[in-house]
Amino acid sequence: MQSDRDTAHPPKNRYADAPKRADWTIDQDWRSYGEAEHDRWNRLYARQIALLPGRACDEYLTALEALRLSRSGVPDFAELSRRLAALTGWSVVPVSGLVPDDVFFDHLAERRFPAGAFIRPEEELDYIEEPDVFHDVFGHVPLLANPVYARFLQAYGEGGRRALARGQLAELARLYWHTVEFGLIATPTGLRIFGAGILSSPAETMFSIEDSSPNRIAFDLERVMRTRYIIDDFQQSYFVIDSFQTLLDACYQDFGPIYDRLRAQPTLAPHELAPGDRIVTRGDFHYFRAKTAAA
Ligand code: HBI
Ligand code: FE
Repeated sequence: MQSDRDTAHPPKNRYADAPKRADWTIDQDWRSYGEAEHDRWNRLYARQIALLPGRACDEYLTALEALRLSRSGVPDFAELSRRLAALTGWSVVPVSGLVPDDVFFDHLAERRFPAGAFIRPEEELDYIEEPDVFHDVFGHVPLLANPVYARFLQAYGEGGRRALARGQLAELARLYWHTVEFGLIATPTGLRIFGAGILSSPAETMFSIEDSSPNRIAFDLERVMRTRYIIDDFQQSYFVIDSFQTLLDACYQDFGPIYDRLRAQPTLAPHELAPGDRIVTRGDFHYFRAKTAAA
């Protein structure tokens, strides 16, 4: 059913003005998606799913099947949440965009993943600033079907509440960025992707796994919490975990002493290597040198 909005020039995010509840959730109103939006989801999905076998970790690919996320258009969050809740107790709640940190952490701590309901416009198919439904649902949601990762992200939400209380948000945001968004995992058959920011981006899917440009460094909690990140381009360093259990164990400790140690240390630039790094691959930065030369 096509609503009466101007379909020739649809707004970038038609949920931007949707009435928000106290927890910043909105109504997805799944029946309001038009054919063009469902078709765009299907094209984004088809393009990405062709690249992921052999590059995304098995836990992600298995979960994609289990949640029946496929080419049948923008998912209905209520239906998706029923499937997800049966597996790990998580649900997907619609939001219109970024929500305040405290609201975000509260949702994660209660096993609710806030996902953007809008889908990126045609002219931003390859890169979008605000998390849209493809980044959030195709990128982030599938791994919530994995019991260990599901517990990790809930622990992250609980840690976020504590970090906010201590004013230590920057370190926690780095942990999120270098794992949940851009993390790699070592497997017996080679490096695989689990970070949502990579899984929802065709170019970074190839770059993060196959390009000689970036560093790939073994995950270490304090190292990751010290390392600044890049918002609007590929990462210069990717961190590699050996299992989701490692990530979960890292979160089940009091971050207080870590924050105290980190306060005494300078942060690290995205490309920097540090003493003690277990280097998986040392980058040659050809991608960034070319960009700097071209600038
Ligand atoms: N809100 N909807 C949404 N999605 C996010 O990923 C998000 C957010 N608010 C805050 C936030 N992320 C970050 O500040 C935290 O990861 C630290
Ligand atoms: Fe994200």
